[in-house]
Parts: sequence; structure tokens; C-alpha cells
Amino acid sequence: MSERTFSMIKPDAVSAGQAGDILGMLEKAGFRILALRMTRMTEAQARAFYAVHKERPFYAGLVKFMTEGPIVVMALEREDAIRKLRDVMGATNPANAAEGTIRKRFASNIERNCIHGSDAPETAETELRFFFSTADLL
Ligand code: 3AN
Repeated sequence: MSERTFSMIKPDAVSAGQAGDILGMLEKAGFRILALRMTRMTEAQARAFYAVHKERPFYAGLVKFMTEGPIVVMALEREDAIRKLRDVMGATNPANAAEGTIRKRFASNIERNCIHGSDAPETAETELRFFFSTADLL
């Protein structure tokens, strides 16, 4: 069944000029880009986006990293999109990421890990709504 998910190319990858290669890997993996925008998160937006992690020791560093430069946000569509995106991204810590995954190729470490992908249907909808309107997602 066709499903949609949210993804974001993080500031490390955008500033390193890797956004195009990452989009190419996503398209080759069978994702259709339904909506796409380059933007920048304010501190308030980054705090809200990562609110589930607010008690974690890495929260402040994560908010600082996510606001350091432009990001690319997108809505992606394909069969089993949420799980397939997590597969093509690779493990959160690039040291554990499988060969051929986006994080294996481009991520520096567990924090600066180049790409985000929603982890479940509810978070996908919440995260899509965080950045896109109904009209963007038709
Ligand atoms: P994923 O991005 O694979 O879903 P989450 O949701 O556990 O992983 O973490 C969200 C983000 O928080 C990660 N992409 C990474 O940037 C950062 N992060 C997660 N765990 C750590 C950690 N132990 N130290 C520093 N940053 C972390």
C-alpha cells in the first residue's frame, strides 16, 4: 500500500553539498518526492520538533546543530515508505550503518547524521504537518 513519510536533509549534509546525492539515492530507492522545500529551523521550531528528546542529555546540542544552517524538508511516497526510508537511511549511529545506506556514506557521527526520517505512521503525519500544508501534499 502506498504510504507517505517525512524526511529532512540535516544542516551537515546541506552545507557539505550532499543534498543532491541524497535526493538521488532516495529517488533510486523508489521514493516519489511529493513536496520539497529548503528552509531553516528557528530555535523554537527545533525545540518543538525534537520535544520527545527534551529530557535527553543530547537535546541542547541537537537543537544547536539543527539550527546551524539550512535544511531540506520533504514528503516522500512509496509502498511501505516509513520502513523503507529507515532502511535506506541506515542506523542512527553511522558506525553501525549498513553498507550502501545514506548514513554510511554521508553521516559523521550519531548527532551529525545527515538525514531524518519519521519512525512511525503517527510521527510521519505530525512531522509532515509541521512543515507542509494540505495543499502541498495533494
Ligand atoms: P533517528 O534519527 O535514527 O530516528 P532518534 O530519533 O533516536 O534517531 O534521534 C534523533 C536525533 O537525535 C538523531 N538523528 C541524532 O541527530 C540525535 N541523537 C540521537 N541519539 C543521540 C546521541 N546519543 N547523541 C547525540 N545525538 C543523538
